Amino acid sequence: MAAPGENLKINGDRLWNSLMEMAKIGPGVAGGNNRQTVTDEDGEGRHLFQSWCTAAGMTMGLDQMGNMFAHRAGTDADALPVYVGSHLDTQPTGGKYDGVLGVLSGLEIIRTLNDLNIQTKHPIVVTNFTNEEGTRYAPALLSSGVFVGIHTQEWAYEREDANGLKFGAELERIGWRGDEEVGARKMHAFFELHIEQGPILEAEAMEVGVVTHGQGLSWTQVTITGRESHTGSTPMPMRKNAGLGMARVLELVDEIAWSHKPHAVGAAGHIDVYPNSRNVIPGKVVFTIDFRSPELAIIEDMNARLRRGAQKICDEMGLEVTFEKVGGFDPVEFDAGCVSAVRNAAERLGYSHRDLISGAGHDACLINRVAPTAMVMCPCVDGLSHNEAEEISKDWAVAGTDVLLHAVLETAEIVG
Ligand code: HGY
Ligand code: MN
Ligand code: MN
Repeated sequence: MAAPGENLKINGDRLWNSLMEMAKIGPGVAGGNNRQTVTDEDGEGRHLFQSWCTAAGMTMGLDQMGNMFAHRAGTDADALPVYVGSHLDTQPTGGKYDGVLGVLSGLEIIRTLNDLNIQTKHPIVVTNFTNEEGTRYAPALLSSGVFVGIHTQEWAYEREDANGLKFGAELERIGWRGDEEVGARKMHAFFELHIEQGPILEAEAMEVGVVTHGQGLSWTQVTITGRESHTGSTPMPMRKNAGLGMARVLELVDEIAWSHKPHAVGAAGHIDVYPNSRNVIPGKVVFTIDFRSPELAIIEDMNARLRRGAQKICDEMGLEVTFEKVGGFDPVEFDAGCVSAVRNAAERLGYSHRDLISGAGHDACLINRVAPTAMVMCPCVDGLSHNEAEEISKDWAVAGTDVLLHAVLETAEIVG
């Protein structure tokens, strides 16, 4: 006798159509998306998501960081809801699936339960967390960070983008600042489906990743100050070239990360050069080092060697250097019960699967501090993400969403 809902499957065409519809909002220039947080395009995407949730009979909650919570009632109104979701904001050269798959797979679960008139004891809430990416406003995971108490809302509101626009004012401007107190909501559990953004699942021909851990990350903003001067008439011995100092520090970052192979990684994705003129020696550079590892001790070692090594490089070159921690979180171990629900679902549905450590950071990595949490991952082509060419197959999206459905149902408890 099959367990209730044992053979349940989602509607893959409907999920895929919703992904393609959302991808039309905030298009990139090469087939992906540029729907950065609290831009007009983000607002448009939120409206579309809200319209779909309303059509699916859900009621929408909105907190003071713009986090969206689409609620489907359970049979026990006192039971804490099972939350499922991710983020709709993208990188400037983002793909169509990073974050979006996690939000729209949650919506697809609701649509499937509605089709089959299935009730659950616990309510189910589909969530969109504001500014997961941390690209327009650092740090990443800004709103889930406020939700779990890492940042204050006031500090988050004061974050400025490259044009000096503040996060809180922009959230207000696009009309998505809600009234709910951030973090007041309590969760029975949280599940997030996300593309792997790495090569492992595809390389091993696995359909599903059962995410047991998330590696930690650390963002250090480095400012090196030299002296602007003429690139033609300034003799080499007289130069205080901040750009050259940065280049040597970036070489050091690469060397430090390689010294902790195979898992540690390090790079700088954000670099500002001043005055960034072709015939001026850079007088100042500001760049952010992104170090990651599954082991906290390794992250701490990498940061310590960065500061020591960069200081030495700059002292030898007559440059000033300062460091500022601008983001990060410790490595994460997800909830064993929720991880088992994911693994049981993959086994029950017959999808090939393997345990996985998430290389990227996700809202689930922080929500894990306040509720039992786990993640499901699906492969992506060549492991490519944060690139407009990011691609997945519909089958992969369906497999991940089927597993998510069953993990959520095991936790939310089907009634009748
Ligand atoms: O940086 C991250 O890992 C995430 O994609 N925001
Ligand atoms: Mn993401
Ligand atoms: Mn991302």
